[in-house]
Amino acid sequence: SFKAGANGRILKKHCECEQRCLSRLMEDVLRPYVPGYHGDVEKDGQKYNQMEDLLAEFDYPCVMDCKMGVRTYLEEELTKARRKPAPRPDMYQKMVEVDPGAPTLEENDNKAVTKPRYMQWRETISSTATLGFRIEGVKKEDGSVNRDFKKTKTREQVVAAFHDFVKGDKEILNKYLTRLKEIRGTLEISPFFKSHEVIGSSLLFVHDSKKQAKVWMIDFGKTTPLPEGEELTHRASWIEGNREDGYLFGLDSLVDIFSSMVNS
Ligand code: 4IP
Ligand code: ADP
Ligand code: MN
Repeated sequence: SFKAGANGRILKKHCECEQRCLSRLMEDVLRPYVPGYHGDVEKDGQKYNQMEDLLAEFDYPCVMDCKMGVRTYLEEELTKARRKPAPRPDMYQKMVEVDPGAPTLEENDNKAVTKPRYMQWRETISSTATLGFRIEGVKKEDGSVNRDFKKTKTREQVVAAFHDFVKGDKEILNKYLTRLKEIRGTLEISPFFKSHEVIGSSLLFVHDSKKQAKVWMIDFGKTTPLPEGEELTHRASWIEGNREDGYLFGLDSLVDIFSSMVNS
């Protein structure tokens, strides 16, 4: 769903919701921590959002995508699945490929699961449910990609993956830690963040051999505004209906993990 765009920009398949978020973020204190947004464009009959290529300033970047929050699906996907459960054979397939013992007897009979069932299962086999974030994938400087993090769950496993990602480099770890703290401080005062439920969004970690190391917030396809006047803590537990996403809970654990790695 991505395309290379003109002058250091990338094109991502258009999404109304993401466009609204990116536009608002350009006017928010979070602007330095999200890709610059350059409006929508049409190419070969397909509409795209045009944004800054965050990798442009790096040479041979190493990239990690961490999906933030304790919940990775919208509350409406839960209510929809209850009202009118849509069988998802594709998600059943992805589930048995990781753990043949995961589906219930009924799910095995149907050879299908619902989307929230799959998403909740993904949350609990990874670190999402306990740490409030999970590693989705890593791209190394040689271009090789590793998406084999579905069962990276414990703090020790996560630390090992971060350690491998930075090849034990303390200077890079320190720069990441500083940047994570800056992002957290900014999130805590951002009018945008207060008033949005942030689901399925990632922190993108990028470094290179010149020891540049930065983090950005990306992917606002499922970030939705709250009703006028309502706010989230982003730290409180999710109870169905309260729309809490656990984003800051996850960022707190990331900061804690990077701090311990810097000091070890
Ligand atoms: C995917 O599961 C991811 O959770 C996708 O989220 C999600 O897309 C997919 O739902 C789901 O199948 P795996 O990562 O285990 O493959 P993301 O795009 O953030 O990676 P949504 O639409 O929820 O964003 P479906 O319903 O699109 O298949
Ligand atoms: P999706 O909605 O399909 O999950 P994302 O916005 O999460 O798409 O982006 C998928 C991947 O594309 C990210 O993990 C990252 O590697 C890359 N990416 C996304 N946005 C940018 C950007 N602005 N600059 C560079 N790479 C990006
Ligand atoms: Mn994504």
